[in-house]
Amino acid sequence: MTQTEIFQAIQSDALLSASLWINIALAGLAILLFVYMGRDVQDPRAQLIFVAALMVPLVSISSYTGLVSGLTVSFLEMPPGHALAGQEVLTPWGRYLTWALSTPMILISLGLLAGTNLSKLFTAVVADIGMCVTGLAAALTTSSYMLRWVWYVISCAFFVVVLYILLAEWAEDAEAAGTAEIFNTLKVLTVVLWLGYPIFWALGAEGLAVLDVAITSWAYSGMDIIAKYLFAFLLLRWVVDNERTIADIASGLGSASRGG
Ligand code: RET
Repeated sequence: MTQTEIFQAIQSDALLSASLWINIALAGLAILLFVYMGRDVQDPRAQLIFVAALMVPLVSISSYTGLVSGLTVSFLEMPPGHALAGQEVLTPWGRYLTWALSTPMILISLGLLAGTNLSKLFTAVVADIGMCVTGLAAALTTSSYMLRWVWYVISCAFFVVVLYILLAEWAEDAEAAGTAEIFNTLKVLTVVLWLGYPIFWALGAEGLAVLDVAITSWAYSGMDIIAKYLFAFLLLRWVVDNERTIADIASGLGSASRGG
């Protein structure tokens, strides 16, 4: 199928194309709002949190533009064993690719808020990229149904590392940093929503094919709206109001260290 045919297939499914266009519009608004909110931030760590959070809608608008244009969508023939075996299934693989860029930004902003050291930040980011890239491999594997699920399990293993750092390591660091209250709110929001992604992957056309492509796309788009824009808005609003607390965080990252 040519890119034009894929583009037309997406446009002719009103439910599917709406799930993409709404995110392009929201990402655009979020970029403008976050730039405005950050206009007076002076502290370098607070500025870094802003830059990381601002990258989220910037990656998102690029991601959804890739999907809506058909550039990062393919029709892939599912292997024997899959519920839609032998059929060409619309696979928006650009999502999984761009998650490898957007989700590390979410983790960097959360880690900085918690006062992480470099080892934990590196581990979380690398495991997160591993999760997204192996999730992409799961979606693109057409040779064997079993190997699609092997990739899925590898991706989940990376995800467990991310969850451990969020729930155990950074939760403790945030207590010491004096940011526990906002960190805990954002941690719960992140953990609950992020768990939805592998569930919808498993139920959607890529996995067990219980859910239709447009429904899965809306599920991802809805989770994205909360996990990205609401998340970043709550974080940035808090950072603007509590810049002093952020500036006072002592950490092993090399900046703003007060020796304990
Ligand atoms: C996949 C499938 C394989 C198993 C796992 C997954 C997890 C994906 C997650 C995605 C989060 C995306 C976000 C995007 C917002 O920009 C790749 C679906 C574990 C957790 C938050």
